[in-house]
Amino acid sequence: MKSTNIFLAAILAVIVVACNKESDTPAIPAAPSTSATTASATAKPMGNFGMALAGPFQVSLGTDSNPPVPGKPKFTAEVSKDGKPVTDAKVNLELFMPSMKMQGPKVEMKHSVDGKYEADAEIMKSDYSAKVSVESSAGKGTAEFKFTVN
Ligand SMILES: [Cu+2]
Repeated sequence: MKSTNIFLAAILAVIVVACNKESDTPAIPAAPSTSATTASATAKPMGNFGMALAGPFQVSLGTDSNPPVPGKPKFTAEVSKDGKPVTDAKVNLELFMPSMKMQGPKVEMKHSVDGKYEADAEIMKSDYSAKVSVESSAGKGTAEFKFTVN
């Protein structure tokens, strides 16, 4: 009787491990790209630099060229709060090149639709740190993103 219980416990343990593996494998790599795709649902790849928090806001940042290449791509920041698009914020984008210790463009992002803010900014071959500052009557904060231009 006892050995039967141990045998059953062992089978259960194997099933649990197998289930975890099954759910982990698609969930971990899929999660970031899925949210980025869902956020845009349009032709342009947005949010390719991921999501970050700016105070009470959720911000995603991306370029229309994916991966970004040297030039002057359109940056799009999507701003939401509690799952709803924020359409009345002041949004600024500031770029830095940490390895060159160089300041990049600092531009105001203009609202287009559904909490999406856009600005063109020149980029070169470098690693980048991008700060998106968001301010509205609901609060303010700065989200930071990292990306590389090759
Ligand atoms: Cu530079």
